[in-house]
Amino acid sequence: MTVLPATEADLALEALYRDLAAVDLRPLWTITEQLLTPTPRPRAVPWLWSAATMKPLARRAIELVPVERGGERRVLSLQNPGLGGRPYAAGTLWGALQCLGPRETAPAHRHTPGAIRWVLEGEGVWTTVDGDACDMHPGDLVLTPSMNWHDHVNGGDSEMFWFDGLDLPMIEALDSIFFEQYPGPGENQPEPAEHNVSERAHPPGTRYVRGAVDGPLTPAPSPLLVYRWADTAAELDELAAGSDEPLLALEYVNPATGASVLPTLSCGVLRIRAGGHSRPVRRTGNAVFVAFQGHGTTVIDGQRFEWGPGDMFVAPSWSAVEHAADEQADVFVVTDAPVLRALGVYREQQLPGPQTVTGTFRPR
Ligand code: GTQ
Ligand code: FE2
Repeated sequence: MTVLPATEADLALEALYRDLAAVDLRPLWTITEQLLTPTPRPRAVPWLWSAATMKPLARRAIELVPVERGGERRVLSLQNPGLGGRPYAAGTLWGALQCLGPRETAPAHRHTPGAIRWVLEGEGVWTTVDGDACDMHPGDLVLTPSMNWHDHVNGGDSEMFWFDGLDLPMIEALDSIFFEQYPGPGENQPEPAEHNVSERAHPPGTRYVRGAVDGPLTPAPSPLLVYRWADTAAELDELAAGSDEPLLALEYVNPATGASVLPTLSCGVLRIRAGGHSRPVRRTGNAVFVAFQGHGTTVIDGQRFEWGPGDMFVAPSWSAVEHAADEQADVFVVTDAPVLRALGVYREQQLPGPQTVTGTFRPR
């Protein structure tokens, strides 16, 4: 290395940076700290969308926006304000509120992103997944794995609302989005004579695992396409009877393998006991929570989020999360943990004591 006077060296260095930029080369030493952070720095921020805000807007959309080919779905996506206008709940997860009015149908299509539905309110809708019509009731989980044809049919007279979770941002990041409309005849798959075929093919008893799943990782989605609230609630009750933990966690699993319901998404339900307060924990990967029954609070990186039925909130990767409730509360959660586990980058860290609360989130 030639030793030059400072100013000359500076000019030479500037010239080097210019010449590098001109030929599309980037010196790592100027960006290392941005790229290789000591711990994850997700752009998504902890956030909450309240049912009180979302539902009247969804009802206005039911009045104003028909569901038909082209638009395909009446869906309000949770757009995390940290993501610079990308319509995602977190860097890896799509989260949304979907609604259908009485007798409406959303046309059949299929795509590489996999989806899960978690029903909030209403009766009479079924989602047909590759020919199997899965009836939807509040608290049910319905799977639409990658490239399975799916349409939503409201055969009843009530409005129906459910949460959609998709791995869309992950599949987009992998540059692997494919989408096809159902070739017909008709916009929807024919209604089969019998509904809920996958449900009858998988006897109860193998649909849940308690606590964090560490089962075999398989790229296959669950052959069971619908998980009923009555079964989930019975599992939670049984779990609660045998434990005095403040937080009870259940994961829905593929009954054939014990693995997560989709290769990319893990789904679970948390029950916070009346008066319960969980220990704070950080996990890699993003999580979207959907409150179902009861009211409670979740502290995420020092900020307090208050929630009740139908509220949706996001804990970005490696945020410190602790839940509490004065009354018994059940919360659905979807995460990208299977992907992190498959890649060998899943981590969790228990924190020694409750977080210092620095503020309370005010939903819009
Ligand atoms: O219901 O098929 O929230 O394709 C986003 C994309 C729902 C669906 C979403 C979709 C769907
Ligand atoms: Fe879809």
